[in-house]
Amino acid sequence: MSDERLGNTSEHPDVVVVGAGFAGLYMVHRLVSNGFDVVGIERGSDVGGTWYWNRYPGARCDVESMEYSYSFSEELQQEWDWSERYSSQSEILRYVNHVADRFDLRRHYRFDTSVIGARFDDRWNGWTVMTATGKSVRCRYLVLAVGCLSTPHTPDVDRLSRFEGETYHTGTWPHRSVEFAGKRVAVIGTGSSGVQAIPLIAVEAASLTVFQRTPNYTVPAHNRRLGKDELDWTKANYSELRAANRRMQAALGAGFGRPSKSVFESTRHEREARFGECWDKGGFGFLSAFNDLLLNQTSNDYAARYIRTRIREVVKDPEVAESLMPDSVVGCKRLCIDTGYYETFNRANVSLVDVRKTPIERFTTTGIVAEGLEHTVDAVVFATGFDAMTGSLLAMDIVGTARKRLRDHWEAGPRTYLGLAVSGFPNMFTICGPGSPSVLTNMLMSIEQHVEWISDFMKFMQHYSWNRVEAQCEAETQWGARVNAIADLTLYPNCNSWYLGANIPGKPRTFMPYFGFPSYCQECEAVVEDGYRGFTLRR
Ligand code: NA7
Repeated sequence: MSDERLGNTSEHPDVVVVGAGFAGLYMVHRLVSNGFDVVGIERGSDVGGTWYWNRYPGARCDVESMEYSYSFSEELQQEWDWSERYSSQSEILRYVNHVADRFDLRRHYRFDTSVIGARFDDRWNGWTVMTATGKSVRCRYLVLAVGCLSTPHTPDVDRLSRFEGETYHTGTWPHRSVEFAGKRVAVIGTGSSGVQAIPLIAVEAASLTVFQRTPNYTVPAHNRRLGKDELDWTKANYSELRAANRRMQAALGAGFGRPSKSVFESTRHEREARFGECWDKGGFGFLSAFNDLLLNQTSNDYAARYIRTRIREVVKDPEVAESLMPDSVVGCKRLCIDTGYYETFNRANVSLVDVRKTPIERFTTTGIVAEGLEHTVDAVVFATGFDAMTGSLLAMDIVGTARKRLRDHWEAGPRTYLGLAVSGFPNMFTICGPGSPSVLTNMLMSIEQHVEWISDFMKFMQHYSWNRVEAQCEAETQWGARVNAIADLTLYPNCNSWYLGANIPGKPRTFMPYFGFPSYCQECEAVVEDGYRGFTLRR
């Protein structure tokens, strides 16, 4: 990296935090409260991260609102009233804005500023962070809070640039209103984003054509307004509920109850009744119907059969129903939570194009060609996901010690210690990085745990006058082996999910998140008790 690219280095805070989503905001708040001088850098024009960008019709969190919120401030969790069981994007964005105002966080941020790279300097043990505006910032610590799902992926379909209609990606939805009334619309992709957007676009558009490569399992959200009694009760018991969630594998769902039985301990009647009960409650709780659904293939097959029966009941055209039937492992790709998804395929203006066997061939100026047929449309919505977990980290040119580039270090897949630090990249931390529980949990719980661990570490460093910390290579290797060994005990590696990087052509296939929030937290605590085992500290 030439010195020219370092640009004009005018600021020298203790810490640079990249990102103003839930992770970045809390990191900034915590560090500022601990007396650190912090600069936040955010490519968007305002706070919100995921919820700033994902504004597509139907965008909603798939974790319940009373759980998907910060717990670090009792006042905050008592004063905020969620209106629905699953919050809409706009309500979550209002909440994030409220948090930014309440803790006066915006003043620490440079918005509309993309970090393009960062370089570690051994001489003074710190980072120079380069931005697209040409300005750079020097800091002791670099914290990357760039989100797990923040680099949208658009597939490389032949002749896409020739299409003359409107194109959108769910992950970078315009900040203006998008009108589909009277238009012929195509949606490509049937993951969580597609499953949420499809029912609403279908109602508005003249016609909707859904291009489906892989049918996904989706469970009804049974979204509803939250009553005052329910809000009051949760708030009165918040600390116990949060503590109970921290003991759950996914840091959520304690209220749903921990599954105590295996499928095999139930009679057929009990099994169907249990699946029915969970289906009727809706949401991720379906995966907790039994304790071995994500561990045992036969057990999972029962769940799959149950969902397929529900699809057959709802979708009137048997051929369409058949196309919508997933044949993979339930929960292996992230389970979708929907409102009226399968019902949408009974509408006269909705058609399904199954591109499972034959991929989309190409775009024309007026539409999409699949299986030799042109589908003429006015607008195309790509609900085609993200370069998950590593995309946004590797989009920056990060250079550590001995001119080592993060891109090279991760050539065969991400390597981290605890999903928090990387060997060869001292004084750099990732929040919810690959190798941490992140996307397999309630992100807010994981974010809080990471932010508190990192800020405690920085306080410790400051207290003992250490100024350089680096994850050890051996610790990193052992951690990667542990992440994979645990994943191999589950059914997660058994499909082409974005957890494995399998949705991005050419991306190394490796299971990125750590399964099991409680054991992860215990390990992080043990590392501290052992004097920051696995890290090398220097003055
Ligand atoms: P996902 O879950 O990665 O879904 C992307 C969808 O796009 C999925 O159905 C893909 O099919 C499909 N896709 C991708 N490329 C193509 C091509 N070339 N042709 C047809 N279909 C394609 O992303 P989402 O945005 O829905 O959700 C991401 C997460 O955000 C979600 O899990 C929540 O945590 C929030 P595939 O399955 O790869 O065959």
